[in-house]
Amino acid sequence: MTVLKALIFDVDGTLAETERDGHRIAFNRAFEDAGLGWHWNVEHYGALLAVTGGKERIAHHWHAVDPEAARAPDAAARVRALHAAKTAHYLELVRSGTVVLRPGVRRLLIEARARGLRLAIATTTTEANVRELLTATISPLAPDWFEVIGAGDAVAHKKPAPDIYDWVLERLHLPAAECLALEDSAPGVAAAWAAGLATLLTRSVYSTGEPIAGALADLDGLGSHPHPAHGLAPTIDGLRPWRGVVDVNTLRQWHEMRPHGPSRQRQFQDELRPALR
Ligand code: XBP
Ligand code: MG
Repeated sequence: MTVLKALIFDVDGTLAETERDGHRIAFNRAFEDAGLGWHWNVEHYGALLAVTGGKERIAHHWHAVDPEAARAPDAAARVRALHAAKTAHYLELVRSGTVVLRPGVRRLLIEARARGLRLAIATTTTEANVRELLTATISPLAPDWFEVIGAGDAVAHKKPAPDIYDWVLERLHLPAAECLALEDSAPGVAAAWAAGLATLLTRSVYSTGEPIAGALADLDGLGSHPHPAHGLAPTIDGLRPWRGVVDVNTLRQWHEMRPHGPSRQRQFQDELRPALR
């Protein structure tokens, strides 16, 4: 039996609903400062989330609206500057208390630490954003709760590539089989899956109703008392409807039911990983 030793958390959409009212607002403020006339509304931003990474998202949009300027020699530098301005706006929004943790996140983090589970983060967002979010929503000591924080440009290939999860597993010195990932989106689940991790999907506002395969359990959140989570959870007969509050015992039980064995592990390593790069 493989014992669950660590939880690896995604950030945006998983720890907090940061995208619609955090990152999106910060991008728009940076665009306004730069006089670009760009504005990402809630719906358009939802479509743009298919492109992970803020710099990559800006470049993708620029190529769509002004391909010639987006190919200019100074384009990459302009994207970096725009993204730095966006990050400054985002940090200000987080510091101001705009963003709060999703229900059950604080509860699970505190219980996991008390029960000896190691914690890590694997995210596409910028590391400064992670530290500020944890500080503003929990405490200045909260970033230290996580042994490893894998973020943004630490790797060349962002989610859905498995690279950031591989990076975190390497620094945890743990095999994927002894860990569980928590994610909110299709790129996130794909990245964790390709890294060989069983993944709990806690859908966010932007991923609700989206077809997402490969999760160990598929929920609308972690749940809290008296507001349980709802979704599908693993049983010996496959995924079945479930409602409740996700705690460490639940995670340990589900971790034991994860699909594993050489054939599935082999599929992660040989067939899917190259396709996701
Ligand atoms: C979600 C992302 C990030 C954020 C924006 O990250 O794709 O790019 O949307 O943050 P996660 P940056 O893996 O935590 O869901 O602008 O710093 O990239
Ligand atoms: Mg996410």
